[in-house]
Amino acid sequence: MKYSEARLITGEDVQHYSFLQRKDPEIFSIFNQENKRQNATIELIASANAVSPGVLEAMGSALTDNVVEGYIGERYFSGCQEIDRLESLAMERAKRLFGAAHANVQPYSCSQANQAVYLTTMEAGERLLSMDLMHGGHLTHGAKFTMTAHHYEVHSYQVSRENEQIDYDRILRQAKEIRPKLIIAGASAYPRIIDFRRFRKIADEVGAYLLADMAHVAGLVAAGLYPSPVPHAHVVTSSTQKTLRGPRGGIILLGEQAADQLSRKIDSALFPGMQGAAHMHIIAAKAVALQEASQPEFAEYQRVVLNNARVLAADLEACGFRIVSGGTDTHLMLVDLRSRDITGREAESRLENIGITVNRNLIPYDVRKPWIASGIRIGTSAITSRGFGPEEMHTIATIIDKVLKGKPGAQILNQARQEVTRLCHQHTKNNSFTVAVPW
Ligand code: DSN
Repeated sequence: MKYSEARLITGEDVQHYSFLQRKDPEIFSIFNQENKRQNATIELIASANAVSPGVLEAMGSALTDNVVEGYIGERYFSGCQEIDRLESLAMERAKRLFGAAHANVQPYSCSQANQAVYLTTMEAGERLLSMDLMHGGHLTHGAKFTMTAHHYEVHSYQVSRENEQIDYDRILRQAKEIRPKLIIAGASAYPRIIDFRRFRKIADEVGAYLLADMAHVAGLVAAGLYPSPVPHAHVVTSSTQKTLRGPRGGIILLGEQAADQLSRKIDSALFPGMQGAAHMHIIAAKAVALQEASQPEFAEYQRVVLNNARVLAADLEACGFRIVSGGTDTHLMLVDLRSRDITGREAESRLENIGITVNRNLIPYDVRKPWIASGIRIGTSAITSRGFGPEEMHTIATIIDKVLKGKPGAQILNQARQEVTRLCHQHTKNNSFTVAVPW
C-alpha cells in the first residue's frame, strides 16, 4: 500500500493496517509492547481512562495537518471552512453537555486553560488562594516551583485535621485576611464533593473571582452524579481525558453570569496570549467525547465508576486500610498506608510488579516528602471502561491486601500476578488502533 493511500484509511480499516509495522518497526514495537503492558495491567491511576475507538480515530485523523490560528470568523489562515464547522460543533456540544453559555475548546490541556484564567483575572504579583498540593490540590494551582507561583502570590488552604474535608469557614477567614483576586475550587486528590455554591459565596464576600477546576470530576458532572460548578463559578476549566474519557486536552466554560464580561478576555488570553495554532484533531476528538458523554450509556458507565469506587474503598477498609476522609464520593480514594508500615513509594512499586498501577500520594498532614508519601491514590475510571464491576473490586482489594501485607514471598506475589492476568484476560482493553494485526 502506498503512503498516500494510508491517509484515506479511517475507522475499522485501520485495525487491519499498520503503516508503522512496515516503515518504523522500532516505534511499532514500542506501541506493541505498551499495548501488551496496558492489556496485562489493572490501571488504577485516578486520572487515567480508556478512550473509545471514535476518540482514537479522531486523534489519528488527517486533521492533525491543519494549521489554524484564531477563532471562528477571525482566523489567521485560509482553508478553515470545515474546521470552523468542527470547532463550532465541539463548542456547542460542550455548552449543551454542561449547561454553559460559552465554551473554549482550544486549550492544549487544563494547565493552559488555568493559566489563561490567571492571565485574565490577575495582574502579576496579585494574590491567589487555592488548595494546598499536599492536601489534594493541583500543581497548576500555584504549587512551589511552578510558573504560577513565580508570577502570583499564592496562598493555600488545607483540609480539616479532624475529618480531612474542606473547611469552608476556615477558607472564608483566610480569604478575608488575604483578599485574593482569584480563588480556585478543585483538586486532583480530593475524594469528596466540593460545595461550589459555598465557594462562590466566599469569593463574593471578598470580591474575588472563582475558578472551578473540575478536571477530575467532569465526567461525573456530565452524568449528573456530581454537583456542577457551572452555575456558580465565574469560570470552569477541565481536562478532557480523565473521567470525561476524551483526548488529552482542556476546555474552558463560562456560565450565563460571567460569559458577557469574561469570554472575550479569556479567549484572547488563551490565544494569542498563551497558545498558538489550535490542535484540530484533538478538538475533533473532544467533540466525539462530548457527544459520547451526553448518551445514557455514559451516565450508566459513571454510575458503575462510582459504585466500583465505593465497593473498593469499603473492601480496603475491611482489610484494615484507613481511607482518607472515611470514604469517597467520586471515582477516587486515598489510602493511608501507615498501618501497614509501608510507604506510598514502596506500595506503588510492589503493585506495579504484579501488574497493578497506582500512584504514591501524600495524605493530609503527611510528614513524608511527596517522592515517598504515606499513601496511594486509587481511581476506578479506567478499569470500569474495561468492564470491571463489583466482583472484580473484591478481587482487587484482596490482591492489594496480600501484596501490601508484611513482606510477601514469591508464592503470594506469583498468585497475585496470576489473578491480575486472569482479570485482564476477562476484560480485554480495546486499543483498536494500536493492535498489531498480522499481514
Ligand atoms: N493532574 C494529574 C493527576 O491528577 O494525576 C495528571 O493529570
